[in-house]
Amino acid sequence: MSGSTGEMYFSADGGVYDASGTMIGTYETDDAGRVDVVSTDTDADGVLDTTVSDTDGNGTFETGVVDTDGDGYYDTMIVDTDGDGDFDTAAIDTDRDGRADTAAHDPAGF
Ligand SMILES: [Ca+2]
Ligand SMILES: [Ca+2]
Ligand SMILES: [Ca+2]
Ligand SMILES: [Ca+2]
Repeated sequence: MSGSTGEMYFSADGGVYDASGTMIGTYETDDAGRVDVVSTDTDADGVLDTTVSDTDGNGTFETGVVDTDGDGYYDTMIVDTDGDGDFDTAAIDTDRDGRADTAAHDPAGF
């Protein structure tokens, strides 16, 4: 998994598109008009599986949730703990009880 959100383009109607013009997700803006939540379908199966959030409004996404196995249940939370734009920590809920039971950390980003 790449740590960055990749190259994406935001349309006025709330769609997110990749460089080839394919719609890959949706986005929301905050009161100031900044993009603060982006949901994307990373594996192109038609189901949105990754949602990242800019919780402090500084223009970089530092928290996200990922449905890694495509079952429609978000099972992994990713966090950019040092604010460099690369997600470096993941908390994984393997048994779907809503609590993370496995954590991974890579200071260089995934
Ligand atoms: Ca998907
Ligand atoms: Ca931020
Ligand atoms: Ca899942
Ligand atoms: Ca980081």
